[in-house]
Amino acid sequence: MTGSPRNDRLIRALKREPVDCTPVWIMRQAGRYLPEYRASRERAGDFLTLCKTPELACEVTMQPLARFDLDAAILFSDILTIPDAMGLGLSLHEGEGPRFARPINSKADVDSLGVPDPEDDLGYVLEAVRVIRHELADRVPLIGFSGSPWTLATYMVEGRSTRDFAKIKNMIYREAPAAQKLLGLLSQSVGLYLKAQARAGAQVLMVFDTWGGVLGHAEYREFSLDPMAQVLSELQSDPIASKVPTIVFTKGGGQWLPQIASIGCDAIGCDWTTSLAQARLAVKDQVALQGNLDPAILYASPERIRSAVAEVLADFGSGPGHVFNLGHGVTPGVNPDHVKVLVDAVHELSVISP
Ligand code: 1CP
Repeated sequence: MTGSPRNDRLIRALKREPVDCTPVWIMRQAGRYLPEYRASRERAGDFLTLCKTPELACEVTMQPLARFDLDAAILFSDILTIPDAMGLGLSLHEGEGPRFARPINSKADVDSLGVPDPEDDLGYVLEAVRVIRHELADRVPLIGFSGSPWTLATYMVEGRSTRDFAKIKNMIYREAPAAQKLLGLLSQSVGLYLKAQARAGAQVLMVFDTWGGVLGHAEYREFSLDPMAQVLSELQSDPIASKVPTIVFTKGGGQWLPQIASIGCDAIGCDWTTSLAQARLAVKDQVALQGNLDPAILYASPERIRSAVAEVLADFGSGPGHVFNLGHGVTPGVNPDHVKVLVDAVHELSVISP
């Protein structure tokens, strides 16, 4: 699995090397807004079967690439595979999101957890990476991913999606040793998991810290950033994984960009509340930036989508190191034709004259 992708715009942009035009991929590019995804899920029976059957995971990974001129594929999976492998009993409920049968309620629950072995406990993910790499035949790079330790901890302690994060915040403020131990276990688990994805053939690795932005300034460093730094140092100690570019995305983390840049990632994902021009100044062009169109723009007219793309490109400005993306995942009600407008607009409007 050493072949370089023929379309290497994404890899080049992540390394801040020149590109012919700005690379683009879209968070949740395979998902419910695509009728062919809904058909595959229907045939599989449920979402987890899609994730756990490498051929089906490959099928849905490839669906957006058949429609759009995307510069990357992203492994079809979910961040909750790790807590599932830890034995928490994951299920997904239509319209409600994920739920765990055995959430973490106490220090004793934390003490009972082990670190999953990627080959033994998450072998289906690694097999999906291998099957997808074969199917891609080096057309575009494959992005592997994990949730951040903090974001995984929120789901494991809350047991489901939440608005107020009451249980996990109770734990960090009232049972800090339990929270610290949980985050330590998750840092190790995520490090091993991403390293295994790189060894299986993932060519870029992304850490989704979807809920880092709900923490206070000091708590962000302790409970989200430091664990992510540990994950990255695990990757840096591996001869294969250390060569794979990394992207860290803390949603709502625009005020912490210099701190995120300092943990050794190659790129930072930005949501749409941050100006890319200001983000570049904040990180002093030390890392690449990914983002950051408001996903809701996809509900607008094609003309408005094109002008919004032009605004994001202009906000980033000239020079290397931009990967175009939405500031968060594409939502289920979006018209796929509008995604095509976006992808084509990024390539057309970003062509750099020789
Ligand atoms: O078919 C369905 O109804 C399931 C919906 C769905 C899908 C399509 C879930 C359940 N997960 C996924 C795929 C998924 N999840 C991908 C696929 C690759 C791609 O981008 O195309 C990825 C990268 C994720 C990552 C993920 N899962 C995150 C981090 C990114 C983000 O969007 O913030 C999070 C927070 C999850 C948890 C999760 N899994 C599923 C849902 C609906 C959720 C979110 C629940 C919540 O809002 O709390």
